Parts: sequence; structure tokens; C-alpha cells
Amino acid sequence: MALSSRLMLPLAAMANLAQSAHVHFDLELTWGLGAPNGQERDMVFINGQFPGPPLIVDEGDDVTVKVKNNLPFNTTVHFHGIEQKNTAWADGVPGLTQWAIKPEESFTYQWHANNIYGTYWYHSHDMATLQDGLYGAVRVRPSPEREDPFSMITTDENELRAIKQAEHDAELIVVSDWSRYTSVDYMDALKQTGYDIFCMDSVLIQGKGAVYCPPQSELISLMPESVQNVLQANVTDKGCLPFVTGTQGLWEHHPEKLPAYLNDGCIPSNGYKAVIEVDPAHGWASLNFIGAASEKALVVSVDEHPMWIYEVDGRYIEPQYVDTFEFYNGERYSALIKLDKEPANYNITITDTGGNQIIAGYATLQYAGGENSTRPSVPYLNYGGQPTSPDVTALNVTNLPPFPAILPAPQADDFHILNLSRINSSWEWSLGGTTFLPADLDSMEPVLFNKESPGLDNALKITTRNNTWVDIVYQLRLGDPSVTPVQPPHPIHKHSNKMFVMGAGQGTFNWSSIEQGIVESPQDFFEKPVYRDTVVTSPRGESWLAIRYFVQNPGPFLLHCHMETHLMSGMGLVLLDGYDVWDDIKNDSWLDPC
Ligand SMILES: *[C@@H]1O[C@H](CO)[C@@H](O)[C@H](O)[C@H]1NC(C)=O
Ligand SMILES: *[C@@H]1O[C@H](CO)[C@@H](O)[C@H](O)[C@H]1NC(C)=O
Ligand SMILES: *[C@@H]1O[C@H](CO)[C@@H](O)[C@H](O)[C@H]1NC(C)=O
Ligand SMILES: *[C@@H]1O[C@H](CO)[C@@H](O)[C@H](O)[C@H]1NC(C)=O
Ligand SMILES: *[C@@H]1O[C@H](CO)[C@@H](O)[C@H](O)[C@H]1NC(C)=O
Ligand SMILES: *[C@@H]1O[C@H](CO)[C@@H](O)[C@H](O)[C@H]1NC(C)=O
Ligand SMILES: *[C@@H]1O[C@H](CO)[C@@H](O)[C@H](O)[C@H]1NC(C)=O
Ligand SMILES: *[C@@H]1O[C@H](CO)[C@@H](O)[C@H](O)[C@H]1NC(C)=O
Ligand SMILES: *[C@@H]1O[C@H](CO)[C@@H](O)[C@H](O)[C@H]1NC(C)=O
Ligand SMILES: *[C@@H]1O[C@H](CO)[C@@H](O)[C@H](O)[C@H]1NC(C)=O
Ligand SMILES: [Cu+2]
Repeated sequence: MALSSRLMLPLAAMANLAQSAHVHFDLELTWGLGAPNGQERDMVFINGQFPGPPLIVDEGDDVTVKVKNNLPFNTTVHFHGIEQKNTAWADGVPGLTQWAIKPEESFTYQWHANNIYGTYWYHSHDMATLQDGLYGAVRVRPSPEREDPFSMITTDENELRAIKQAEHDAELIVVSDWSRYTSVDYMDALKQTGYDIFCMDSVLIQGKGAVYCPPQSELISLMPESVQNVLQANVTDKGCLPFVTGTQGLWEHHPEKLPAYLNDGCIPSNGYKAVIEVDPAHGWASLNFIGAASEKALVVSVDEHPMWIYEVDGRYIEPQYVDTFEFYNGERYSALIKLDKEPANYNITITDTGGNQIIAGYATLQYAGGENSTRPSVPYLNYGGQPTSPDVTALNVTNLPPFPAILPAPQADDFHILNLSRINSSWEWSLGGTTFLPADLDSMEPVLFNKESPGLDNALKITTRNNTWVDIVYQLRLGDPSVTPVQPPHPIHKHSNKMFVMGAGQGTFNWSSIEQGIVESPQDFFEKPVYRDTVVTSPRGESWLAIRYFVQNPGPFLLHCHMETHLMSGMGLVLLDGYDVWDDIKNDSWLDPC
């Protein structure tokens, strides 16, 4: 591996790196009993903690992370949203960029925090073990020179100073979901029953939650009407959707093999509740939410506190003033809240959207001096994720203009359409209609080591040339209702650099390029495309979503659904990015060779 030392850099580059530091973290992974929601099970701890410790660095830093695997199974760690420019080998995907880390072994990851800032996270990328708790926050604090969008919130100098301080001291809030079953047992339930299962026990905030078991009649009354129509107005006592014949296609099913307590059989627990302390003397707080859920589609709100959403997937946007936002697996949203309410305890209320389960989780936003208050806070969302009043405003995710403005190239060099669908069973999904990503990446020779890795032969893949723009359209078709009658929203994550969301519409994308689509149906395309690393397909029937990205970092990168069970079933694709220049890949490494 080529070694580049900072001493060998030209002077101009040295000046840019003047403030950069080499920051090192050690992460030790262990397996043991834990009870994040008050009910014990085996799970992953990182340095004895759950979630793992936050990795906080400054823009420009060079970061090394040594992972010691003391788990009883293989693992890898992926840094979600980190570009890995010139460090493709550290992207953490077995079969693509490394061999899995075997039990008792270690692996040291490295990446540059150059030209990136914002909120990210790290998580397991081996099998579905993210669901067992292998995740934690990553934050790259923006350099002081970075232009921020806060003057669009206020022009008051004191307020701006308070906002800047709040941003610097941001609270990193890891939001996830939790099941009593380990990922292996959970996946086994899908295989045994043939069902696409997505029922969980708890929504966790900072790794803490409880199991609520409201009466079934109350759960049913909380179902959104659209869901009631499809599912004959019923949910289990866990708020989960029953397996109504036809809703998952006419594949073979074995309901008798459903493990007890997975989809129904609610056992309540008091559990734990995270407390996030804020000081009203500071004026403002920044809550940076990290979407680490495996299965749940969530909605986030802070009771009585509207939010200025100012950063999405690690990039500033023109701030948007809202009460709630939908929150999918892998996404990050940073919210500024004004601390101008009476000192008290306020719920951070995070619920499922209601499309996938009736369930919620709560944390306490505690004002200094208000800890003894018993006044209940007024929620924006009920337990079923529906607004408590018509005045509640929700974030419009197609209107998140990047700040400062950036635009993709007006024309792309390549164009691909992907048919998203179930194949072979209710629980197996594909990004390409007919082919899976290999589920067992551990036994695959990493593609970065061998361009012709045999594992690639039957894998879904797209080959791109370096320094070109690539368009990808995700197409959901109604097609044969016995195959894919209803699709859940798929949060699709792209490894390495971010993508522009060019447009979205109902029906079929039947143009031969995005450029043609813009001419023929301009209303389906965005003037200020959102720039992010995770995008969500619409669950509303036949529809499409189009993205465009620049190939600038040669290497094998995954494009995949971030529902853990969907990824495990094969809903992914290998982007062989910049394949034409793979022989020239730079492998930056600044580990001391001695
Ligand atoms: C970069 O790393 C890959 C995988 O280890 C290796 O195949 C390739 O030869 C390396 N390239 C350079 C320039 O060191
Ligand atoms: C664990 O990873 C190694 C490669 O590092 C691979 O050879 C082995 O098959 C993997 N084990 C399992 C159970 O997947
Ligand atoms: C709803 O589900 C419960 C079991 O969870 C079942 O007992 C009940 O009959 C169902 N009701 C309807 C209307 O299907
Ligand atoms: C809250 O109650 C505790 C215990 O009674 C007391 O020590 C503390 O001073 C109270 N805090 C405030 C802000 O009143
Ligand atoms: C937060 O929500 C829970 C569940 O609805 C409720 O029991 C609790 O009283 C709320 N806390 C506050 C401070 O409103
Ligand atoms: C959301 O934003 C898009 C793009 O700016 C706009 O076309 C659309 O009308 C907005 N939707 C709502 C419900 O405001
Ligand atoms: C997508 O599905 C349509 C309709 O079944 C088919 O005509 C088309 O060839 C498929 N495209 C790809 C790339 O598989
Ligand atoms: C899907 O099922 C068919 C028929 O059982 C089988 O031939 C095919 O190999 C399966 N495809 C995959 C990708 O598993
Ligand atoms: C293309 O798709 C649109 C929207 O789904 C539809 O109205 C139109 O008829 C389609 N055109 C062709 C040629 O299939
Ligand atoms: C790939 O393209 C990017 C963007 O143009 C460029 O910075 C990079 O040096 C290229 N990489 C190689 C190995 O040619
Ligand atoms: Cu999916």
C-alpha cells in the first residue's frame, strides 16, 4: 500500500492541512447480556457501551479506527456517509473492500475528513448484525472557515453566536429499534415462515427504551386510514401488521413457524428513558438525529419545540422550520431548537410512521432547573405517528436545497433503470428484478483485491468510468400482484460520495434519459436537487425516483436498501466505480510503518 506522509506533501497542501490532526480511536467489540428496553438478550457492546462511543473529529483530520473483534462471529465496520476518497479499502464491506474480521482479530480503518463535515455514523456491515447493536455516532465538526446557513434563521448577532455554539456542542442522538430476537434468529424467522417480517419491540433513543403495550383496540384506532384499507383494520397487540393473504404476494408461507412474541404477544417493560440536558441560558441547542433503525420508518418531534432542520446527511441545507420529520434507516437530520420554553421536561417523541407498526419511543429533553417539573409536555405526534393537530407542519423532503447551492452536471454520461421487486419469496428483495447481491459476502474474495472475483459473476452490478456522471432510476412497478402487490419505502444508501435526487413521480419512467424527462414532464424534477447519501422510494404504488452522481473515487461500492432484512435478502448492487482506472487506485495510508 502506497504510503503518503504529510511531510512529503507540497507546501500549498500543507497550508490547507495546517489544522489537521491525526486522531485515533480503539473500538473493542464484545457480545454479552444487555437490556436496552428492560428485557435481557445477547447483544453487541462497543468498549462496553451501547450504542458505541461517538467518534468526534474536526474537518481536515486524518482518522484511524482500530476495531478489535471479540465477538463470537465475523464482523466489519462501515462508516456511513464517509466518502473514503482514496481509502476505498477502508469502506468496511466484506467481499468488496476487505475480508471480514474474524473473531479475536483486529483491523484498522483509516479515512480523511477532508472536505467533509457533519453528522455520520458507523455500523456493522456483516450479515444483519447491525440489528444486534453494532453502531455509534460519527461527527466531523465543520472548520471555522465553512460557510454556514444560520443567517437564514436570524440576523441577530447574539442569537447567531448562540446558534454557532449550539452547533459546536451538538447532541448526537442515535435513534434505533430493538427486538428480543438476535439478527440470526430474526432472519431465520423470515426464512422459515416465508414472510417479510418487520415487527420490533421498542424504538430506542440513545440506546434506551421501553416496551409499551397499549390495548389492541387503541392500537387499531391509531392506524392511518390508508393502512386500514389495505390491511382490513387490524394490528397485533404489538402494533404490528398481521400477515393478511395477498399483501405480500402469493408465495409459500408457513405462519405456524412464526416464533412466539415476534409479531404478537406484547410483554410490557418499564425500561429506560434517555435524558438530554439543555441549559436555557445557552438559548439554542442542536439535536443531531442519526437513523440507526433496522426496520422501522420513523417520525421525529420534540414536544412544544419547532425545529430548524439545517443539516441533512452531513451537508448544510437552507434551513427549514418544521414540527416533525420522517426519518428512515441511515439518514441524518440536524435540528436547531430555541430553548425559550418554561424550564421543564419535554418529551422527544419518536414514532413509527404508522405504515409499518404502531409504536413509539420517548426521551426527555430536560431544561436545567426544570428537572422537578411534573407538567406533561404537549406532543405534536400521537402514539401512532399521526399529527395531534392540523397545524403541525412536516418537513417536505423534496425541498432541502443544499447550502451553498450546488448543482449536478446538466447531462449524464450513463443511464440505468433498476426494477425494485420481490423475487422468489415474500421476504427476498432485489434492486434489479432478477438478481441478488450475494448474501454471503464473507466467503467472497474482495473485489478490490481481484477485479475478477468469482463472487461478482452472479452479482447485480453496474460498471462506471471515472470522472463521469451516472444516472440511476429506481422503478417500482405494480406488475403482477401475486409477486409484489405493495412495497414498503426502501431507504437506499450509496456508499462513497453522495448523490443528487433529480426527480420523483408516479407511474413508469418511460423516457430514455433524465434530460428527456425534464423536457417532457418538468413538474416531476427538482430545480434544486437534494444532495445526500440515503434516499427513500415511495410506497405509493407504481412510482420512480431518479438520482445522479459523479464518479470520482474508483473502487467497489455498495448501493443497497438499508432495511437490514432487505439487505440480507439481497437488495443491493455493486457499483464498480471508475473501473477503467482501477489499476491506478491510490491507497492512502498514513499508519506509521515502524
Ligand atoms: C491498492 O490496494 C489494492 C487492494 O489491496 C491492491 O490491489 C492495489 O494494488 C493497491 N494499489 C496501490 C497503488 O497500491
Ligand atoms: C469469516 O471470514 C473469513 C474471512 O475473513 C471467511 O473465510 C469465513 O468463511 C467467515 N466465516 C463465516 C462463518 O462466514
Ligand atoms: C385481529 O387480530 C386478532 C389477533 O391478533 C384476532 O384475534 C382478531 O380476530 C382479528 N380481527 C379481525 C377483524 O381480523
Ligand atoms: C429538585 O428536587 C431535588 C430533590 O428534592 C432537589 O435537591 C433539587 O434542588 C430540585 N431542583 C430544583 C431545580 O428545584
Ligand atoms: C412523555 O410521554 C409519555 C408517554 O406518552 C408520558 O407517559 C409522559 O408523561 C410524557 N412526559 C412528559 C414530560 O410529558
Ligand atoms: C415540496 O417541495 C417540492 C419542491 O420544492 C414542491 O414542488 C412541493 O409542492 C412541495 N410539497 C408540499 C406538500 O409542499
Ligand atoms: C423492468 O421491468 C420491465 C417490465 O417488466 C421490463 O420491460 C424491463 O426490461 C425491466 N428492466 C430491467 C432493466 O430489468
Ligand atoms: C429463485 O427460485 C428459482 C426457482 O426455485 C431458482 O431456480 C433460482 O435459482 C432462484 N433465484 C435465486 C437468485 O435464488
Ligand atoms: C409514460 O408514462 C406516463 C406516466 O406513467 C404515461 O402516462 C404514458 O402513457 C407513458 N407513455 C408511454 C409511451 O408508455
Ligand atoms: C478519478 O476522477 C477524479 C475526479 O475527476 C479524480 O480526482 C481522480 O484523480 C481520478 N482517479 C484516478 C485514479 O484516475
Ligand atoms: Cu428495502
